[in-house]
Amino acid sequence: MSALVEINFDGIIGPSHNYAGLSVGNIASSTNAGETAYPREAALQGIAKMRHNLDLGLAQGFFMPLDRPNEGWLAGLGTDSILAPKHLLANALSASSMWAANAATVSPGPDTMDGRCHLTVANLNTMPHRSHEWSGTLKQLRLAFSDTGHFAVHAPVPPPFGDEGAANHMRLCANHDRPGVEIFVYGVSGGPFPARQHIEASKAVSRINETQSVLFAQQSETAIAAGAFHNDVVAVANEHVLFVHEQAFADADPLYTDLRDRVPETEIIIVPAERVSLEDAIKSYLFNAQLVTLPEEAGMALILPTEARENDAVWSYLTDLVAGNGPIRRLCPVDVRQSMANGGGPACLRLRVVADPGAVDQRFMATQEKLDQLAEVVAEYWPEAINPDQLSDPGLVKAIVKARNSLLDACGLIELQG
Ligand code: SUG
Repeated sequence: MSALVEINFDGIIGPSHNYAGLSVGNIASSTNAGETAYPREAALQGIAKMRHNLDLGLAQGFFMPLDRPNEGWLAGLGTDSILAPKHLLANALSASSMWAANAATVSPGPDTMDGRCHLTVANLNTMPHRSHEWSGTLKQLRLAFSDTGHFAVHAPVPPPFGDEGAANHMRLCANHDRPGVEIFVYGVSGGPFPARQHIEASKAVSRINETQSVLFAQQSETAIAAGAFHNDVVAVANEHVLFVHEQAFADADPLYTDLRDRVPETEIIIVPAERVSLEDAIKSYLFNAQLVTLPEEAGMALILPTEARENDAVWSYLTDLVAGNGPIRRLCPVDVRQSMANGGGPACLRLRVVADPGAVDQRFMATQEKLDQLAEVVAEYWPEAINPDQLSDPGLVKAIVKARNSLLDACGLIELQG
């Protein structure tokens, strides 16, 4: 038997990263609409996070940014990047595939009927700029996980049922390599904001992934209305630990009882609203941490956005948490501010895949040397700054295409071109 470990695949932040304000219900995206973005700095922040996690002794992979502008999508709308109206061009140019937590829902081998790791690509069909990600993502995942003895990569569930992937999916288990219970979180209503995950999509993904032990949980309307457009903004799980805000779910108690029944080792850390309000949780993205198991029995760590350290209520709660005798032992703030300003924290930037790293196409696995190489390409080709007003500049569009192609070339992944 090979060793199954959790590998975090981070989406490399693409050269078209900008703040066009495309995500209704995502407060950071709306607040920063029209601001100037810094794609080069953004991508270097993402690479630094990967370096940090490698240094912790964690397995790390990455995904290439998708081809933007998506000319195929624009052609389907009867236009192209030269003639498209501004709002369509912004949708075609979005670098949103950086948030790899929305790429797919992953059910690791120990949870599935045939013992393979199943990945169902998310259709992301609620938001126009994300609805055309799936085809590029499918192509990339079929390459990274082409070993069909270990992996099965599935096409997305059809519309109209919205599916946003691993951001609305958690897994509780005694250890990564043991069978677990998978929790599919869906939304029904979000007050003024859309509920992006439809229960029919969650059920379909659980069938397609052939998961054996499944629970469905409804996100609370209050959480979505406060800006929790994905569940991973108010909850995160790792092995036997669920770290969750008190107001995350519509009906939490039966869920917690079920979880404890199915995985007796379960520990649920509920953060009370009187210590951290939903508003502070969403502003600081405290739950959008990567909750990881450190090597050598060192316990668990939260890899948090630096914004969590800057919020007094949040930091005082966290300091008390790690001072106690609980499973979370260490706090590691990382600077991913460029992504955060579009509503994407450390956990949004990664897709967790529990698998044997040797079964993955090695071109997608990170080492410090490879990250040096990525950083060099980014430093040379990524635009320094983009204001959404500039998006129709053909020179910028050309530079974006060239930058991605240079990265594909450096990584030996030219087959992902176009
Ligand atoms: O889908 N932001 C993304 C952020 C995704 C965060 N992912 C997780 N929670 N896992 C979204 O709302 C902003 C794009 C813009 O406004 O240009 C955006 O798409």
